[in-house]
Amino acid sequence: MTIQLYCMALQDRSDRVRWLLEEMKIPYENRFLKKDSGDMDTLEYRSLNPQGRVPTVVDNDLVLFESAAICITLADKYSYGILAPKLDDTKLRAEYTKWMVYSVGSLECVIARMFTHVNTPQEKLITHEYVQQQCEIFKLALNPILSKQDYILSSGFSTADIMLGAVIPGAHDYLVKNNPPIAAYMDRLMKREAAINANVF
Ligand SMILES: N[C@@H](CCC(=O)N[C@@H](CS)C(=O)NCC(=O)O)C(=O)O
Repeated sequence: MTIQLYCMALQDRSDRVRWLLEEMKIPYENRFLKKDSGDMDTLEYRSLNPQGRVPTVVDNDLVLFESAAICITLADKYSYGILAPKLDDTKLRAEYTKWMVYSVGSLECVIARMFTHVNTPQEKLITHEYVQQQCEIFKLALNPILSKQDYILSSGFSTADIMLGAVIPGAHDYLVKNNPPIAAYMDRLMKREAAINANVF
């Protein structure tokens, strides 16, 4: 089946996925969603992307959201050693991973905030309500998984838990407090000997 790329427009965060697919000459189909029509709130779409955001990619049985994760996965799958350095080239792969994460984790975070500040009236700038609302969206992704398993991957503890576990406490009141699935998850992580030795919490 042709790869399905869910987006709202050509210039949203689906742009990098589309660009990569074009570079790799992999056929794909754009699936345009209209936020105002509720397309991103349907049960069908939420089953692909619980947070109701774009991009989402469906590549046969692979369903993925988060643009950097999509690009890492597709480049490894279809262009390993060409557009994605091989894992055994440790230094190059590390450099690649660094820039992949930096692009969304540091650069785009700030650019998105700047965009919000420039286009949002003063009274609507980041408020506790906004943070709370965003955290409710994160919970839609995390809670169903952490309600049924101990760690974010079904295979068990992984580096992804280290990343999530280090970031989540920054929004303790919104994500952990009064939220049993994430509270229990954090409890498990905090009890790990390595986390205690590293003085993370
Ligand atoms: N970090 C995510 C961000 C996803 C995201 O926020 N996408 C925007 C469009 S560019 C969206 O879906 N907005 C709809 C909304 O916030 O309701 C990624 O890189 O995929």
